Amino acid sequence: MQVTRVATQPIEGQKPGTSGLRKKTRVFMQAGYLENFVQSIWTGIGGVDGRVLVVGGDGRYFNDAAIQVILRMAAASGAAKVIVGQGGLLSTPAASNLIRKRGADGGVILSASHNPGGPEEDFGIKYNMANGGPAPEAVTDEIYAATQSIDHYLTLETPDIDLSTLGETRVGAMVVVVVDPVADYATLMEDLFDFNALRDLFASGYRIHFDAMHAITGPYAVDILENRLGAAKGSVKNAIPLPDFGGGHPDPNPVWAKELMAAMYGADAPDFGAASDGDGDRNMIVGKSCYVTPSDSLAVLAANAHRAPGYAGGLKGVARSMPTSCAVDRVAEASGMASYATPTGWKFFGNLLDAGLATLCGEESAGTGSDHVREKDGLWAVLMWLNILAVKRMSVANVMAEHWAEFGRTYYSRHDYEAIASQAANGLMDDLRAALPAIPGQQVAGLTVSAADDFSYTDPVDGSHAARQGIQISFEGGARVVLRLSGTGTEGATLRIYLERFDAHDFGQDPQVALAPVAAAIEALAGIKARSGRDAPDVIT
Ligand code: VG1
Ligand code: CO
Repeated sequence: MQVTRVATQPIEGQKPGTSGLRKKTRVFMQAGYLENFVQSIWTGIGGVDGRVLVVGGDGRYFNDAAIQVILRMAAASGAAKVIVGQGGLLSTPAASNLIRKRGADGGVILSASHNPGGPEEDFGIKYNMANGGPAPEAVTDEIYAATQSIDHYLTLETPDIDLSTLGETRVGAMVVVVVDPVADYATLMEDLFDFNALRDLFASGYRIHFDAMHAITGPYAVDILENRLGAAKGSVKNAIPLPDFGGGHPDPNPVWAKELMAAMYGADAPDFGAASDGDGDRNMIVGKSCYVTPSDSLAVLAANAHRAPGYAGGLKGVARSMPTSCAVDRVAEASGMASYATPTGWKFFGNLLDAGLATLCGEESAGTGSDHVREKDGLWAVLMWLNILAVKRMSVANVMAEHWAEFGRTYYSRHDYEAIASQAANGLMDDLRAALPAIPGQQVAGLTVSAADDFSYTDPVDGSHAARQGIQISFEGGARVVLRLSGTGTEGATLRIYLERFDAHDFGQDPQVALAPVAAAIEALAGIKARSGRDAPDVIT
């Protein structure tokens, strides 16, 4: 088969963000846009000649066409083998698992995660390394550099490859192996969790509501929760992945998972509710009238992981992204475990997991995971919770009450100002950054600033350094606020304000009420309303 060399030129703005390159789908569909980026991945990782890759995506609009492009380009550049999920589908954690399990050199994952999908919405692509984790910044920098000097890409002239049938085919000299997207992942879950205890739980009449949000987790959740564990048929809602996620935001939080919240706060609510995002790496946990914030969920899992067989030996350490609440640190401290704070984005956990410094990691944005793969893992978190509940035989609300009684409660909320003018957002951050050295000791809206910095991180394993990762302001008495700009949005700038306040005794407040003084303090310091032109956040989680 003929390799075609297509002349091209650099396209501006192909800089990977928090999790790969995300743009409007229409942008990705422009002639040469995807091709330029894929060829730049090959260049950035030192070529794919003779290599084995895993390729799959969350099934959103353009997933199928993009995979055909990638297969042709991998073959043209000499890849030996590509392992693809049937129908081009793979959840992000399942892709990470396949890379590790099959000894692949890396993988390409197509997703814009929690962003909506469709011709007018978002698409994304990222590269994962041989450890199964997102490429670190050193590699994404190489990829970005390649996008700025590219002058051609290589492809093959071939008809579309059939991805609907399991088994091996060839594209030129390259082998394409189409695998069941669920099987290997389900086996991994069986190794980690007590499936017999979970079967007993469901056999006792335990009811769950799992909202797959018309995204990739549907087939995984049906196979594992309903077929293998015996949850009632229909427990998994919106289980069929759709290219536009049914028109919704596949973002598992109380704002976008309305149907789930209504069920869990309604009459005759099931015992346990959960949801996952577009690519299956996020999770939301909710009990009867009891929403669990992701930061609290991480802390509860850290305190209880040893109840699941895969973690019976205890945890080596825990890690959270810097804006994630300090709740997990309190668990680590109580049990003498190391805890790490990293910049936002799962790529920063990879070294800690590889080096055995941490077993459990989490982010406030509904991402939790462990060293079983190198991505956050939505269904894993749900199974971990269920395994803990199967052992404790307690309601979610009682687990939370017990946890707070032992460790205290860290009230937490994130306020997002979406798609504001980039100039206004940058101005706000720049001015606040410049003011940081002068704020400690100041009284603002009744709170006293105890520390203020722009977070930077030196990786304890390879010494790599990441600066300007978010402004962090702490107040006397255990309150903290973090401000950063999103690296996954595709329109203007999204300003994220993360608020937390520790309370050792009073656990029953509404988080927005408990956090109002912290919100007032940051408004006084940063002038968010005036700068953003908004009276209130667009999304509060
Ligand atoms: C957001 C979250 C971050 C997460 C990232 C990818 O990034 O805040 O915690 O790792 O999305 O999540 P940002 O830069 O927009 O704040 V997703 O589920 O790709 O999978
Ligand atoms: Co995701």
